Amino acid sequence: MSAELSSEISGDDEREWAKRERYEVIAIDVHLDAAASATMARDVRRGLMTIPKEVSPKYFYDERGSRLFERITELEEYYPTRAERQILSERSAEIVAAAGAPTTLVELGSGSAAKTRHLLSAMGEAGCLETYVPVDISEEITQATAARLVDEYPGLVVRGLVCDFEQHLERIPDTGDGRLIAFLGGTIGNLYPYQRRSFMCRIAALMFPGDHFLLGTDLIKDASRLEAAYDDAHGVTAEFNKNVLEVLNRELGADFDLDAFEHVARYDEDAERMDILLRSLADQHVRVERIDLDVEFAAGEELRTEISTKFTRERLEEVYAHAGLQLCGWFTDAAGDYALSLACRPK
Ligand code: AVJ
Repeated sequence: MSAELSSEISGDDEREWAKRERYEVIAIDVHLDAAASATMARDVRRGLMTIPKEVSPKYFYDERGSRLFERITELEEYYPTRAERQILSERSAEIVAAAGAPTTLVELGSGSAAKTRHLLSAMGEAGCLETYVPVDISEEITQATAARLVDEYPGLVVRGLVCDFEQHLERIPDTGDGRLIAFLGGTIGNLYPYQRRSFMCRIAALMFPGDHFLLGTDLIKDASRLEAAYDDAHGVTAEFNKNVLEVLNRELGADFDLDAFEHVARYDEDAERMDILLRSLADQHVRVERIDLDVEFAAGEELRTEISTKFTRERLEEVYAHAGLQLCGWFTDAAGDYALSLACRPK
């Protein structure tokens, strides 16, 4: 808290005191730099010049993309969100116990913290809850979520971090031992193996003895079910996928014709992942004005917009072992479609 802020609220009327308490229990650090748009330009340039062409899935989530993703999570075919919610709602007490009754919950990609409440409530019931550290790219959502949570959980301190957690993981506060660091939603599946390994090593480097890491991952299953989850009958996922072209048109002055591409979702059994692609329906030329780039697409050529890796328990044990961690808890939904795994430092 800055000096000006504390002198501003030194009045003795009750409303001022109420405000002061709010300032004392919520502290949010913002580490977003102006470099974000330069990063996007560089990123997209590299991706469109690569063979095969690709664009990072992080550009899906503008306002419209986030709304489309919300709709995806409600689709019949898309089971991961429901499965994860089932695990959290039924087994949070067990998870908290297995994590050694942590005092702090750190959540990477916290958003509106919808799923987190199960964990916070379980920590509250176990009598260990002290601090929540939401880490998210949106300052607005993080502020609003923090304000709601301190009202809902009396005594809770929120120390939020607004940043791109791929870049600023090291700024996560050390609140003393006993932290549970959660990365839910299956987002780790978006990373290529080399990115995943580096991410996991950085997580491991943050962890003190007694800290735990809770990771949400989709599990390997029939290709037909996986492909249906990413190519729904209502075409919501297709719209979500094509929306990334809209983002490039707006942010980088590109002239992608959305009707000239089709949505493709294909399971790659060897790589154990879904490939989400946009296939060019014709030979075409795309101009990306803001990065002064001309791109040619051949008819049938694919632009990769996302990978979504699927796991097994054995594969996750390897992922953790590589980072010097150890799987110490395994929680799935009743159907065994999705897993929350808990990792810790070996004793
Ligand atoms: C938000 C990355 C977990 O990989 O399942 C859903 C994104 N893409 N449908 C996933 C997504 C298409 C989703 N994650």
